Amino acid sequence: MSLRQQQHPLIQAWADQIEAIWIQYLALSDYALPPDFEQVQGDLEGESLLIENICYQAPPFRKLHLQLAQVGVGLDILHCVMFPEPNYALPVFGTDLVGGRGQISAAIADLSPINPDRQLSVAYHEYLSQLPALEFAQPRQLPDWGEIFSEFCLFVRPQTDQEEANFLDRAATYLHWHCQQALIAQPLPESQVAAVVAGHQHYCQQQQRNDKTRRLLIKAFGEAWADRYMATVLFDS
Ligand code: BLA
Repeated sequence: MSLRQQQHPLIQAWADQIEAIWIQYLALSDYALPPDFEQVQGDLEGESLLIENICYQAPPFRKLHLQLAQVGVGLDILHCVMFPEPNYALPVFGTDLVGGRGQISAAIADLSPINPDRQLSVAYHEYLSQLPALEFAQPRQLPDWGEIFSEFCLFVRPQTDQEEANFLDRAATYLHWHCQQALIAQPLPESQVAAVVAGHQHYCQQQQRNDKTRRLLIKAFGEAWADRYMATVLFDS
């Protein structure tokens, strides 16, 4: 049985949808991760930590990464980031689900602007602004490093099946739109690439400040491994 089949149903459903949407729109080819990072097993204070990585590239994305993880039997994690090629001014699509034992504690999805003015393009802004507002009983507050996220960032603790379905539906809407836009995006002139690279670096640096992720990885694998994993697999720029 794959790791996915043992995870929280929202994580299974979102992982399946992400892959289906990627296949629908993108010309996927394999992206080789360092071999020791494809499947990873560690020990977190006696509980096992299991990580499964799925990684592709597809124009105009240099890396499409979906990671599923399970800590013991109680904590399930989905992590996904789509890194555009640096000669495209596309936002970074990122999503994280953390939870288990029937409750997702953190559900997050965003299209994060990486261009120098830290604004989404007019097309993205117009599209995202006209989506109907969603109400969640328990919206969550972003930590300070979360300044990288857009005003359309969803960050909630879903309370009911309906709220889980609403999160999934909206996050999938973001992903469909993003793939459609990516396919018609025009490459930037060379003179603007350095600014986009700087934007990607800033995004990755801020994500690496997520102590909740770091601490969990350090407990299971030690500090050197955790730093290398965060800097080369999760958030390399
Ligand atoms: C939160 N991420 C968390 C939490 C854990 C992890 C345990 C705390 C859950 C909670 O507060 O309820 C753990 N996430 C992981 C681990 C991995 C992971 C171990 O991906 C990988 C091995 N994180 C991302 C991405 C985004 C993201 C792509 O990886 C967003 C696009 C966001 N995770 C994110 C945020 C929080 C979080 C904003 C809440 C942080 C906080 O409240 O301080």
